Amino acid sequence: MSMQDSAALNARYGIPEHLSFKDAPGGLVVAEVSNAHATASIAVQGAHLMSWAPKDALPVIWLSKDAKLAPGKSIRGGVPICWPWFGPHATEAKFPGHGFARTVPWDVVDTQKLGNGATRLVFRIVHSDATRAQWPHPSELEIHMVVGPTLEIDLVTRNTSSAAITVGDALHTYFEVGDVRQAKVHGLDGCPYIDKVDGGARKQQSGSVTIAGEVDRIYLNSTADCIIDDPVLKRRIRIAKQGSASSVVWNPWIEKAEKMGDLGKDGYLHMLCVESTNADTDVASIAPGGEHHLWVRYSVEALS
Ligand code: TA6
Repeated sequence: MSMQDSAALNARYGIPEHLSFKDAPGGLVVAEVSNAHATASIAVQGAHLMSWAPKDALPVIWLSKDAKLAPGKSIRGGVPICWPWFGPHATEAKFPGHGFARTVPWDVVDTQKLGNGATRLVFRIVHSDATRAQWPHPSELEIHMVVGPTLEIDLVTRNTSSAAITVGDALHTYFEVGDVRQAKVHGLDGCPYIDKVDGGARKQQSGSVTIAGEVDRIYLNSTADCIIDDPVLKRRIRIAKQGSASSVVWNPWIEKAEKMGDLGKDGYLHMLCVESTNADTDVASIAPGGEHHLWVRYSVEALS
């Protein structure tokens, strides 16, 4: 069990005027970053980035107004880490959807103020009998974040066993949009996709992705940058990635959103998930002693 409380974390990893650890509801601890370039907040449980806003800009990462912080519970919004599987477990229906990484304790293992004034944070998952019962493969999981004028995230899986392992993972990122009905996602044109709203039918994307109802799609052969055009907030969010050849686009729309209970009133209108994943046939096979990196960089450009 992680023994890092806010006082111990501030003593060892706090950076005056830059990074501090605060007690949050549910007994969680949250890292608060405020530097020359941006602000961000990260729940230590699940190493769950909840917010990122470049200085003088609106939040880029969306967090539900009804998000609940509680031990062992996932937080609605931000950048949930899906690991060591994406979606439902292949054989065990009682195992948590999207794996356990986002709801278990993590340790802070490094923090740094970088030369350009950005903030680097490294978290490592805390394995336990509970996690080993669902994932008996010796492995380490770390997440490296650089909070600056862009947001870089590197999810690193290390195979410390003597056998190859196969991992499904995702940075299940919720982006803030002015009105999802007017947003467009570029970068997926021509990609085959699995339409989970249409019984898993296999289809092919033509042009940009628009949202006029529930959308839940796993795109394959997706290695190019994805770009969210937001004419309401007059900005373009660029999602660059490496180590992932699949992407998920998801919006629950009205009915699903109401059933979820933590998406907030009209929350669905202001969020759009564009997830960088290793999902479906794009799972990551890692040799003994090897590493897999799922890396993204989020940046914002004015929409001229
Ligand atoms: O990535 C899309 C998805 O798999 C949807 O099917 C929906 O279940 C969403 O993830 C949210 O899952 P969660 O477990 O966070 O409620």
